[in-house]
Amino acid sequence: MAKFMFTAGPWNVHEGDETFGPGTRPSVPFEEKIKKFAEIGLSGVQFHDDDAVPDMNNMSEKAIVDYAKDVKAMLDKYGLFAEFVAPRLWFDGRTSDGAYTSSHKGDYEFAMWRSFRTIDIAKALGTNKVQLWLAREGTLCAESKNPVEKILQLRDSVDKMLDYDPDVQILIEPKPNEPVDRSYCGTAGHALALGAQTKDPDRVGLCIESAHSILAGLDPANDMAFALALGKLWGVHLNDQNGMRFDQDKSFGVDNLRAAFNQVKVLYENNFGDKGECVGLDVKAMRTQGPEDCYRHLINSKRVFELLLEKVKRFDYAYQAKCVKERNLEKLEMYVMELLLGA
Ligand code: XLS
Ligand code: MG
Repeated sequence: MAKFMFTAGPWNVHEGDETFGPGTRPSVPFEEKIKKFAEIGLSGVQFHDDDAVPDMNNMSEKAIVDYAKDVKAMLDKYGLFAEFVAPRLWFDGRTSDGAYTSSHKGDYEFAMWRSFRTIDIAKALGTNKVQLWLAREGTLCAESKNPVEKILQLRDSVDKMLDYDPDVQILIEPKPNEPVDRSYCGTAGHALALGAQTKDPDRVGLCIESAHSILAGLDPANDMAFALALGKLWGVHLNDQNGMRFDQDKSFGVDNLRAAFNQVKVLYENNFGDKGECVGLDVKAMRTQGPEDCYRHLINSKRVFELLLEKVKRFDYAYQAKCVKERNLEKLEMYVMELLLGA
């Protein structure tokens, strides 16, 4: 069983801005963030393409790669690796009606250009993992697109990335909503099915995010288990979510402790990490958190994981089997509650 490696992204240390109000904290320089990531015990950094190369839209392909190589040198300085790079396609106005499922030729070409540059940046940072959170792949007005045509267009877009680089591995990160009104690829099942339809399914896997499963009305641990069963869980984004609302990216385990326990349990039982997979955190600090302590949500999430891992390692499988044999699942449930409550 490999030691779990934790990662986070620079966007996890943000200014506190949200839909309903501006930031409450000053921006933290990129290098300061990753220096702190190393100090709090993270092993790697998750990237958006423009986290690594901020001005990439205005740079040549060679300049983008050269800049990314300097970022790799910075990672090396702090003993960190790049877990994946995700094309941040949702910020630009050119993807306002979708990127890979856009109905506008110029917008689609921009999305593919950014995706190919993301692959270039990933290679320069020393990873072959490209993560696709399909933020705007769906509709704002259901009748504006032909869903069958657009879902095939989405598959063809993944095929183009697989063609662009023979080593790239694509991780699809499903989410049922937000910012899009109706997503074309909202759950782990959709993402697995899409990957299976690509020209090289062995190079397409998943990253399951706790909150995204909850927002789909599904159980994160079971989504992870389904991907694990198919050998397709190549990343996770652990966090938490209080019911069906906007994506809160809450610290791991703070709302749904038992669901968090079962996420840690399914990862541990299935040797997640043995092939280099990372425990990615995708969490945001509360707006009330001051700048002097704006990494605590990452520290807390890692600590909750480690505390739950201790509980998982103590789980009594013989007692579980006995309760199951007796069909006394309420006895088993109480055992789990006492385990979690430290009784
Ligand atoms: C947003 C996604 C995003 C991706 C990285 O909901 O979780 O954070 O993981 O762009
Ligand atoms: Mg995420």
